[in-house]
Amino acid sequence: MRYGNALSTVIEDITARKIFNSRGEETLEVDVTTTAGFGRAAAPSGASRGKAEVVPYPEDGVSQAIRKVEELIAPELIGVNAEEQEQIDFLLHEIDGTKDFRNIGGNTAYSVSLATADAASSSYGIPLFQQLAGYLASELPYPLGNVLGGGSHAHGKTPDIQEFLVLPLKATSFSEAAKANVLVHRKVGSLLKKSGGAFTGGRGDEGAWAPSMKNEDAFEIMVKACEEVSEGFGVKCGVGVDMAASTLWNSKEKCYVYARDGIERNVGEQVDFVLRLIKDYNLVYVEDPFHEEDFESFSELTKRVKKCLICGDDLFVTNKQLLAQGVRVGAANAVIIKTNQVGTLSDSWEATRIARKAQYVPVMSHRSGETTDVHIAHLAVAFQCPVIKAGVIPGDRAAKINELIRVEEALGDRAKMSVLPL
Ligand code: 2PG
Ligand code: MG
Repeated sequence: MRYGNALSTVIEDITARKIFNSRGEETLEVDVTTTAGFGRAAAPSGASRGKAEVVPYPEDGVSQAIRKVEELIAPELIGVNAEEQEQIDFLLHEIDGTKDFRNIGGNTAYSVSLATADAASSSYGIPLFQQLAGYLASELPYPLGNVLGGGSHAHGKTPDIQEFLVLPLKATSFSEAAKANVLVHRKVGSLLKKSGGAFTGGRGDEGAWAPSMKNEDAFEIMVKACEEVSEGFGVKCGVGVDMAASTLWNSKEKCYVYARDGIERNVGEQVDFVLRLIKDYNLVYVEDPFHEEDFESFSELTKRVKKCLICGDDLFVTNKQLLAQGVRVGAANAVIIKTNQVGTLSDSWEATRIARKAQYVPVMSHRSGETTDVHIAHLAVAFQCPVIKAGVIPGDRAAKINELIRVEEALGDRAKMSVLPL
């Protein structure tokens, strides 16, 4: 039930400011005021970014993005109905005038697009997921949590593989699944502490433990922690990885460099390595196992595995053309959805629709640089993503998880967990 009328959603003001993200970098926050509501959104930022992502900021960074909001965007959007998301996003493209948002900045488009949707939902006094998807949206995603890692998200002698993840496979509620992830994170922490050595409790950008450790030792610890939690807590947990393989790829030598292990793997060896990891550690989720231009190896791997999500992040960058190209060659069976990789809500929704049609699992995702903005929790429900990748701790990660706990509570008896094809 909506309280209000179309007039209450007319945009009256748009302002922007500079704030800081979880890495202490400057980022953009946008406020949108309508006749009867108010919306706010802040942009995240990536450390391992895909080459085909939109350009995050104009040349002079966040300050120039603020000027673009004040001088170009606000004058065009004031007076427009905040509920007309497609029109808003169309106008953002038109104001920018380039293919990759290099004029106004992809993060500028992102913050305005999302703050506008937020303002529309606030005008009607309903949650954002309902504003975007209507009353029938009631499925909650499984949380995919980052527990241990290295790569571009940490320093020193941490594993080369960027993220070791936990995915609960069957839970009666979102809260229960979220608890399982917290328990696995805690268990891995205590196993690392017990292992003695140089571990000081350090964590990477997304709150995952960042020990000095070889890649395969990290798998052993993950498997042990997941087994113990599955047994003790009664929620079966699987292990996943984001290999962010573009960051390991040496394009001159045509090999993947595992500096921590002192090993280099050519393309064929990398395929065999990933297949072995899936088998040895019963992996349920593998993201970016190959560099972002290697659709061929992605297809080969996807053909050869069962019951494991092969997910493209840097490969697809939430871009509908790249995703359609991937679907044509069977490159994956899951896709990361990061709205700021393409700029607007409408663009990321289009990619999600293509994914669903091709029976790819859309995975709503955070970025390594985050704020306490919780919108992706709502987008996961509105876009019917069976999985959300949002981290476990600290506060900027827990914020998204806690918002889904609130969404679950608001849905009451109608809440149900998504079904994973695993
Ligand atoms: C990823 C993300 C989030 P970044 O690679 O999937 O975990 O990292 O935001 O640095 O691209
Ligand atoms: Mg990734």
